Amino acid sequence: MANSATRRIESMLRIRRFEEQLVRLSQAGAFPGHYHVYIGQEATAVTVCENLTREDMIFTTWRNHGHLLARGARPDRMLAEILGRAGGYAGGKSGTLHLSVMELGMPATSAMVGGALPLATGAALGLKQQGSSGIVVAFFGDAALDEGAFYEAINLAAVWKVPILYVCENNSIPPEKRKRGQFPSSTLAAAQLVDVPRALQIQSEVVDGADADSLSECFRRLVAEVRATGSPRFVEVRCTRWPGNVLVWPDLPCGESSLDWAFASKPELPELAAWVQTSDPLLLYLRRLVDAGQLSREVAAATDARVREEMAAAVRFAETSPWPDAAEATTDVFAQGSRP
Ligand SMILES: Cc1ncc(C[n+]2csc(CCOP(=O)(O)OP(=O)(O)O)c2C)c(N)n1
Ligand SMILES: [Mg+2]
Repeated sequence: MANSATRRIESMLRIRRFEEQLVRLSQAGAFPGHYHVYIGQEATAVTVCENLTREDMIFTTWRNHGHLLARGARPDRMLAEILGRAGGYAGGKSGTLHLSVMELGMPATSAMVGGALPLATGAALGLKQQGSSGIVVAFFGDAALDEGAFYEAINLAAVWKVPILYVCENNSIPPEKRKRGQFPSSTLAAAQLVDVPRALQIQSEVVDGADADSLSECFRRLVAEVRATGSPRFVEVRCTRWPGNVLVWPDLPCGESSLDWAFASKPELPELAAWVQTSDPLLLYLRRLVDAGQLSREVAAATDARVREEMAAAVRFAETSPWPDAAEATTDVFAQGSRP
């Protein structure tokens, strides 16, 4: 029985299992450099994307894997890209930080804090000028409010009246948990983040990032409003940072998530157990569906097994994908027709 609730669980599980494989691959040395996982924020990407059409566009950040998967990107080509292989979406040239899939309306990912916001706002102006029915969704972190580009972009969106939904995923690390080298997010003079867009006449609201039902209601309504009015809206999604992400490098504190954690069993690490209990959008939603009789634990387990197999196949695809040809190094780097 595939109703919308079980499809939503499956989409969230695809993100969770993808990211867990990625942590495993990174720790095994399968790819160099930093990367950012979306564990603990899955319900946001999934409930936004279930309201989008083919005409819509998405702009995102370094924490982009969940947005791409929720939009329908193939995990095997994403992983190949992250591993720098020829089978990746950009032939191995973008890596994790610049993952993009033009045919899914995700033309660019910026790794600059706030960097995607002027691009997203310009794209929304472009859609308006073309008379398109499409809208733009811009996903960004709370630290974007520390950047001038954010203020410039949202002010112009309000002045120009363009169809864009700003989704600020606020996963701030509490100061006492920050490790050396980690950046504080959003040291704002405003009392709360939404005071800023509200001052610029953009209707704004706060939603609980751990509550898939609230997110679903919020994004169904706001995507429809942006589409109907052609005007911007702003949402602050309050998430509690996943304990595996309170480190400079992501880690799986108690291994891969177990669906049983949604019920009687608990992860051994008290901090993770507390997070699962109060803040994990996936396991909280699973428990709610099972308690309401909308999903059986057996169907959930079978869905998880299918998703795990899909991710194992994606890892095989990525690891056996060839390295790019050295002769390709300078192709697709400059815009076609641009002057040297
Ligand atoms: C303009 C700029 N300054 C600094 C950095 C270094 N940097 C990378 S991630 C990050 C913090 C991002 O926090 P947030 O926007 O809240 O996103 P999160 O990673 O928490 O999802 C910083 C400062 C950067 N990428 N770009
Ligand atoms: Mg943040």
